[in-house]
Amino acid sequence: MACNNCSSSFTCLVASSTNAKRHTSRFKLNASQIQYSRPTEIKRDWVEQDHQSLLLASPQTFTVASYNILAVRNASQHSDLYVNVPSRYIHWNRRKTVICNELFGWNPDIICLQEVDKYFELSDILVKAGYAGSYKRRTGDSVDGCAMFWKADKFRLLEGESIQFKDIGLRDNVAQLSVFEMCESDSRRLLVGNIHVLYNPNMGEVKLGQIRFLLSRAQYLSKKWGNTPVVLAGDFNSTPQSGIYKFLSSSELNIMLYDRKELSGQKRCRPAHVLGMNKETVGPLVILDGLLKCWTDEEVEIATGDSGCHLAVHPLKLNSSYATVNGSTNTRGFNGEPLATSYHSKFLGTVDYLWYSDGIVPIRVLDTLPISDLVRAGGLPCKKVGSDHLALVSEFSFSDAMINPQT
Ligand code: KL2
Repeated sequence: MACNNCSSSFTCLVASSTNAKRHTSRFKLNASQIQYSRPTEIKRDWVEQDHQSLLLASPQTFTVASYNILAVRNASQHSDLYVNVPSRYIHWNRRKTVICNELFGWNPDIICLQEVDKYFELSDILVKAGYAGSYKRRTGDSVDGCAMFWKADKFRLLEGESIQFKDIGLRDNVAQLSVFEMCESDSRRLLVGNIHVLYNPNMGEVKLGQIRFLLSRAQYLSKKWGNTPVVLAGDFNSTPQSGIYKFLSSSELNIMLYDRKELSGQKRCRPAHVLGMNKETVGPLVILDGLLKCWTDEEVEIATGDSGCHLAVHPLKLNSSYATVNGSTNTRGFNGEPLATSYHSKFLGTVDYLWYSDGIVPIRVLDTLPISDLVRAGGLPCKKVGSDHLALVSEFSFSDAMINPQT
């Protein structure tokens, strides 16, 4: 047990925010509780936005899901990540059924998937259920990619764009952008982005470069189609405590305040640390006095777009759905984001987000799970979760009144 003060196995989970929060009792759970109080099933609850914030919401709503579904090839190539998971939960045929049942239960209008390497198997099922879809495979040797599905009777695709970051020298990752019009109201348009950011925890500059490029294309398309609101879904391979998160949420980041190898926060989310089973605790963010030696001119140029400029900026004003809608206290951590959207033997933390711009507001989100439930389930995938990530699902409403106030 790392924490002598409260003998909690989860004390270090919140240590990255403040010391004051370190000895919270929220995550108290000991080994015998884990063993003897197994829940019969994993249950996720919808949580609503408070009434005050909904006054300006329009009656037209839509629901978006973001889900990294764990590519079949990644599950077998990185089998060390799933040593504690029964093999039946890893098998694709079973996972495919679980994933589709999860999605059908939430009934999203737009589905953004990452790590898709069986696109046609999924589209066979989803098209029969009334969705249309598009796919962008990663470049290089990878066989997985991003896929977007939308309900064909609710949205019409006006324009679709696929981004392969290789074209701008930023690795083999891909992203998608789609401009939709609501079938029942052609004045309601929406731009949806879907990205799976580079995994490599050391390459913060590439992650920033990929996100900057996606956001500049999103801004371009949004303007082109009449300043349409934006939803940006994906696996950003960056935690809520990270510089990358700060960049997304505040639209700028002075990269010199960060070590580029720590820019994503991923290295601070090993399960043993998060669960407090390791002597080494999770410390505060690495902020190195503006004197960092670890950025070459080339890395600065990738990160900010200009080797002479240390400030990375993006043109959108983004908020995170989950951070906006309060959840249960035992599912949320730093910034109000989920404590965990991904769990395997080397990572326990949050990397998935549903960002949104002005012009729309989240009216409810599907809460994630308490860490204790994930631990009791024995890891992910499990009986009721088809991937090593949890899907994020949020219902949004258009909010014209907020962007066009009468003066
Ligand atoms: O973190 V992920 O899983 O969003 O869930 O994105 C990448 C990782 C995905 C695509 O590259 O494959 C996983 N150790 C652990 N996971 C890895 C590694 C690795 N070395 N390389 C790729 N992935």
